[in-house]
Amino acid sequence: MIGNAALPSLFHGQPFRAGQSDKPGPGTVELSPHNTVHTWTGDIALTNVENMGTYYSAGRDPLFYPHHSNIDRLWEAWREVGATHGYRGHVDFTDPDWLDSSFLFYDEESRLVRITVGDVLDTEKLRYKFDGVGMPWLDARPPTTSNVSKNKALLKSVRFPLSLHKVVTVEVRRPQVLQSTQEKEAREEVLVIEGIETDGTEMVKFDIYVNAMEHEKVELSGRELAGSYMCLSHPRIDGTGKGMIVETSMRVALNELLEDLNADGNETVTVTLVPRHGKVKIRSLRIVYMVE
Ligand SMILES: [Cu+2]
Repeated sequence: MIGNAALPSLFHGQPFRAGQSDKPGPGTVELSPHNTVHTWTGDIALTNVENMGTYYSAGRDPLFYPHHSNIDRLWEAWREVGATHGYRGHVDFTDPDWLDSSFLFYDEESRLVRITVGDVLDTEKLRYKFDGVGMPWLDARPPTTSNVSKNKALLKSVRFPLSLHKVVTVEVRRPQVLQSTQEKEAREEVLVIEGIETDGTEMVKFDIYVNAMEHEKVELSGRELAGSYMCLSHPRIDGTGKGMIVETSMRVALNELLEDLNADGNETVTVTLVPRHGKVKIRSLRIVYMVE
């Protein structure tokens, strides 16, 4: 949530604008912790992982409210780190399309009111404040896995688009090797997983490992586990079953990750995709440099 969310869109998600894709790609705060905790606290034995693991029923579980309060608190923490620790990209969007986006709610007197994103960015104006709980984890970096093989002879050719029904490892070329410190400060190297196609009525999860073909050796806290794509099931309330195709994308920040893996000078990044739940198709993988 810190090193892998160095830009507003990496944290909040890609811009969603009228006339464009309605699922341009979630940010880190939405994927994990938000989506992963929803699913973790849902009941996997139930068809739609109710209550927490699916949209229509999540609010029935009292846990929904502390979970969402905590997500709000983490947003504050992300901004605070930006303000106090020199993470310059830890700021909200300033685009009026975002600030002026509006939502309708009923107020405490049952009147329909419209509020904008810009109205709710300052928690003091909303008359609450999070307790300062400290951030002892701030400078901690996940440990790397020492015995994981980097033997590229094990690589098999992979054809895109790919159906992710088994573990797949792909070598992705970096457009530029060895960025200078100034370049790294100004822009983020990002792995883009494009054209992720899933059935929106199904819960879907896959994990992304970097430079760890033997992903089984990597602990959950291991640095090589670069991120998880996770989406909750969105069952059709009319009960008409499967078939709601969803297309989206995901971004994984690489600056800090490659530094930690001592892979800054490599010409390629080895990406291992591990399916965990649901059916997934992926159109392509590529590396880009993002500035915001
Ligand atoms: Cu939620």
